[in-house]
Amino acid sequence: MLKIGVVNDLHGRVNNPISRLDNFPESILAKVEYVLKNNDITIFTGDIFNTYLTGILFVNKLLSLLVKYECMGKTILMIEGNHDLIGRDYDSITDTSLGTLTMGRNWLLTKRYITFTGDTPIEILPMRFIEDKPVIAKSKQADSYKIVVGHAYFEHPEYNDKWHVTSEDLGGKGYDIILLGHDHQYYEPVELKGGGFVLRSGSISRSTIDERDRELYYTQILIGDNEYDFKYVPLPHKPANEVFKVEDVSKEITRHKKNMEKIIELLQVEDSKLYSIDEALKELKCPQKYVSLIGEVLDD
Ligand SMILES: [Mn+2]
Repeated sequence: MLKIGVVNDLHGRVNNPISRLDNFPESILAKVEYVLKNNDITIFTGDIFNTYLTGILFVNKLLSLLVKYECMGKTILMIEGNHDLIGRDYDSITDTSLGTLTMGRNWLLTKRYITFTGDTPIEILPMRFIEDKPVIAKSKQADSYKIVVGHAYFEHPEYNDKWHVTSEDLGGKGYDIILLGHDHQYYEPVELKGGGFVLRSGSISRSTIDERDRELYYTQILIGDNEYDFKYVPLPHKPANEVFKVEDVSKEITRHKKNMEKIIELLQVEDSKLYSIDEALKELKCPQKYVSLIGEVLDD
């Protein structure tokens, strides 16, 4: 029996989110380790990092953890999320933290497929967006179990996001399981017309106060003896009141965020030049320690 564990939207970072009291980077690394330990293959469905340039200390810790389990015979696979890339450009990967993490490793599922042979062949097929259309790598083995890995919203037009897929994109095409990152919420499995299940067990981390009461799960797929099964497995985590600050923080963040967005908007109008957050803050002579703090709040 082959066990596949799925890590959705890790959002790894070197600093604590403003709303967290505990050591957030260590807390999410512990969750990754839990999945690695209990599965043969671990798949990351994108947004491994919160920003495309994440502190090297965290990148190194994650790298060490993954390499440790890889040396124990575990397989690691991942696709890019919007947070991992610069402007959602797949070619930017070499300039990002995900590029650093995967350099010289065979972890990225890009423009290729992975086949596990044996009595129950499996293909793991990456989904990417080309001109905002979902494109899934071609299957090469008709009789295999097909698992698609993507980073996209599913049937969620109100988010008005370009990385978005529908039942028509995925159903009746011979895919058994479609794993989707991007949406941090938990959804029950969706069975598609024409076969296949869309699985979204939600982000394994809670980095913002809005997520404080969300239960944490990871998806586990079990394959063997010519059949497969899947379930959402609860992830051990501390109670919300131990790791989150009081609720008022959320209102504060929203207020500061709105103010910042307004300021940036005004700066752009005056100079008709596109300011980044950092540039805007420098223009305002904002001390460096606040630049990084506000940058983090806006990233959330
Ligand atoms: Mn995400």
